[in-house]
Amino acid sequence: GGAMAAKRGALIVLEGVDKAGKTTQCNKLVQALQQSGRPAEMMRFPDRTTTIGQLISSYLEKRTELEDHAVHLLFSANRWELVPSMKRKLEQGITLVVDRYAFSGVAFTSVKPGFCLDWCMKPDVGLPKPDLVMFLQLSSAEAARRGHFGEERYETSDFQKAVQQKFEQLMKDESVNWQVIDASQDVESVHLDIVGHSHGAIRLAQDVPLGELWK
Ligand code: 2DT
Repeated sequence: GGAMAAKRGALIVLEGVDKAGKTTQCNKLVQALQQSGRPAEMMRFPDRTTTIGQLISSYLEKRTELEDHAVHLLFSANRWELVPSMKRKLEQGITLVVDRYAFSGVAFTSVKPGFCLDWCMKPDVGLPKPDLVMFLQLSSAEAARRGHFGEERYETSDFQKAVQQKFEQLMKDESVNWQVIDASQDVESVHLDIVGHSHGAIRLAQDVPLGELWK
C-alpha cells in the first residue's frame, strides 16, 4: 500500500433554537477536546467577520433590509467562502466545532412565505458534510423561562416555534448523522452528552473521507 494518510479531524455541528445553549456548549466542547489532547477549533455561522458576513450582520441587526432570497444566498455564500480553510484544517487533523450550519440556513428561511425546504437546501448542496450534527432540543416553554429574546431579527417566540418544526423535518433525513440532545438539563450534563457523542464521531471520522452534504 501507499503512504498512510494522516487522520483527519471531524466536522461537528451544533444546531438548535435560540436559548438552547449552543454557543456555551461549543466553547466547552472545544476546551474539553483540547484538554484531552485533540486539536479542535470553534467556528460559527454566520461568520460576521468577512465582507459577506458584515452584510448579514447588518441585516440581522435590522440596520439594512435585504430581499429574502438574496439574504438566504448570502448566508450560504458565507459558508462556501470558509470551505477552503475548513478543509485545510480538517486535513491537518483539527476537529471543527461549528455553531450553526446549513440546517439553520434552511430552517430559518423556509418558514418565510413562499419558500420550500427543497429550494432552501439547494445552495448548500455539496458543502462539507458534518460527521455529527447535535440538535439541542428545548421546548418553547423552557426557552421562554430562560429569559427574553434579544432585539435581532427572528428573535420572537412565534418565529422560533416555526423554526423548530423545520428542524424536525430536516432531522428525518437519515443521510445526516443527527443526535438529539436534551438541552433542558443543566450545563454540565448537556456537556457530558455532547462530549460522549463527539468522541465517537472523531474516532469514526478518522477512517472515512469527508462527505458532501445533501448529495
Ligand atoms: P446567532 O449569530 O446569534 O447564532 O444568530 N441564520 C443563521 C439564518 O437565517 N441563516 C443561516 O444560514 C444561519 C447560519 C439564525 C444568527 C441568526 O441568523 C440565522 C439566527
